[in-house]
Amino acid sequence: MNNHAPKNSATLIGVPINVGANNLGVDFGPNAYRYQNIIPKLASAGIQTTDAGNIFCEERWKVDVGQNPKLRYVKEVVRIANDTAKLVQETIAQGNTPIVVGGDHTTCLGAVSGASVAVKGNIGLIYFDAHGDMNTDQTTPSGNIHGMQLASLMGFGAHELTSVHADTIKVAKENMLHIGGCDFDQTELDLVARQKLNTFSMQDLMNHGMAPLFPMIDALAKQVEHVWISLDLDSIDATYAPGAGMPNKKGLLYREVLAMAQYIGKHCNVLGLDVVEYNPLQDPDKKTADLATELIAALLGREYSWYSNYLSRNA
Ligand SMILES: [Mn+2]
Repeated sequence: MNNHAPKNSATLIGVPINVGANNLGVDFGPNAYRYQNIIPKLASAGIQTTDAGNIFCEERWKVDVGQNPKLRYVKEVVRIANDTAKLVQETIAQGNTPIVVGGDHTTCLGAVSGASVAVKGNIGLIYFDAHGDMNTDQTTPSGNIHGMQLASLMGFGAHELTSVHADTIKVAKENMLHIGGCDFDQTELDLVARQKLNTFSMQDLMNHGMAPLFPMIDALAKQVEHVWISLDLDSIDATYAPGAGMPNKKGLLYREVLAMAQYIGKHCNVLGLDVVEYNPLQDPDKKTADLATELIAALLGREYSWYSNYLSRNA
């Protein structure tokens, strides 16, 4: 499998959206990363990053939840997704790698839509998540849209969501790889089976170890020109990522998620990524943000080591 050159020029885009979910705190994510020096840390890993600021997200209390209880806050989610998509597309057109930080996971809806249009749909999506995020307005138990964007990006579900930025399928279903699932709804399992979607769940990891995942990544890297990564921090065990919107007690361990990120960074042509559901209110030691930064660097083919960070903290 081809090795890809590491990325060296990136644009940070914050999307402090929280109307896609129901967790106080994820809207502070983008600014918390900045407070915790994400830009100098990425620079130390060899990634020169320009800060494009935040996509404007209206305060939750001012936003109308709308008429449809199965698509809560849909108007604002779609407005933010369109704005995000536009900026991501422009960033890629300028030759930079978008690093999109959420916000809840609906951040990914706009980010991937913009990326897909930028490369005319020749894109794969590697989606790390404890949950399926493959509900539709017909199947959702909560009406929260952060459980729907993966289905929407593949063309399933409400037209408002599938038509963000362009009325096209953003990621062909055979070009999606879901990693780390441990909490799918039955309707999501049904969709996976019916559509023959690629998943590598926590159960697969426990049954077979990590080995079967790498050929799946290789196959995806071969069948598309570009790969986008969407990383929900709730795919990682709460021991390492307590600061997730919905902390996970049965998630990926540090060594596992880092090994996966390093492999992807070396073997995939990564077009950009989004890291979502960071809740700084649940991250007093800032270790979740530090881990997210390390994983971003690894996914872009670089290294940001905890050890060098430790040395500089204690210098
Ligand atoms: Mn998610």
